[in-house]
Amino acid sequence: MTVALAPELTVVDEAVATAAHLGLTSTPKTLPPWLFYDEKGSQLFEEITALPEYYLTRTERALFAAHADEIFLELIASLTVIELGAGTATKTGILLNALTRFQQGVLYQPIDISPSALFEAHTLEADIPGLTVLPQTANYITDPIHIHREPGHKVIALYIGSSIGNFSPAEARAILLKLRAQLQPGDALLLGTDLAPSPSKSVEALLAAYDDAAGVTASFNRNILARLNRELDANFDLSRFAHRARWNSNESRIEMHLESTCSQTVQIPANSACPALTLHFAPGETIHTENSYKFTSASIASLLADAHFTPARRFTDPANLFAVTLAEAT
Ligand code: AVJ
Repeated sequence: MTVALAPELTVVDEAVATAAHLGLTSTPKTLPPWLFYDEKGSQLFEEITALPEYYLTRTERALFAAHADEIFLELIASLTVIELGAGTATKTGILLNALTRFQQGVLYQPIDISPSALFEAHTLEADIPGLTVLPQTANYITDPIHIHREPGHKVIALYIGSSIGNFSPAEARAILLKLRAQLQPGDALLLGTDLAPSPSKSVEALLAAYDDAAGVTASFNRNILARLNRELDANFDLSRFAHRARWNSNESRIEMHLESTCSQTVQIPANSACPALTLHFAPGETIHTENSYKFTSASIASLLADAHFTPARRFTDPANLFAVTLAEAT
């Protein structure tokens, strides 16, 4: 007896396979930035945050250290804290520590897609007396957000680290509207945004933050292809894709691309989610891997207003590199 065998299909993470297939069959070719963050990519991002050129993380951290007390004094209420895309929540510790000095117990609800990052976030409990961490594994874009509100408390939602910068203005508005729908008037939002070039912030400095001398950002960008090789058995030759960072002034965003250095063909075999794919690259053709939007005080104000928040306080560094905005749900 003969048994007809289906062609053997590798079982893959369907979301990864589908996103890669969709992006790479689009014109121009794209890949979504969430694909950066496998274990290797998350490690590389942690390295980026410590680079001399990557001013974002250290500037925001300094703003938290300088203004945490003012932020909480402004709100004059007992607070429950939630965080969208909390990651390992290292910077958040500064804020939570300050808050535990104003109120007896603090409930902190970090929301993230990565369970390993949330495990890290949970360890804050051991470092900060009075803190209770209630982690939620969820994709805050696609999944419902559940907020546990303690009786009589206001909620302060943290959306920091310029995470909102990865989204188009329309997507950013939708994310904040979805959050706003879970909040009540009087609740608060703390939003961290990277700022557009200005007389005190050059385009060169901005570009350097996304194209560092040590090449860590280049490795971070190329890791997206390495990931497709690892998880989908694709055969991208990483040495034939150059890291590019561009300033798009019309859209007010940094774009990251991977530029094919020659004419080449790449294969992604069939898997449990997608059929086989043969990709052709012309020399100079790019895969657009990330947008990182940069804001002005006006664009922050209009984004917040569109999502029914009113700015209450704005904190920036002297060179206007980064802004932390405290807003109230109206
Ligand atoms: C995590 C989205 C804030 O846009 O600066 C860092 C990601 N990309 N270097 C950013 C990133 C290249 C980062 N965010």
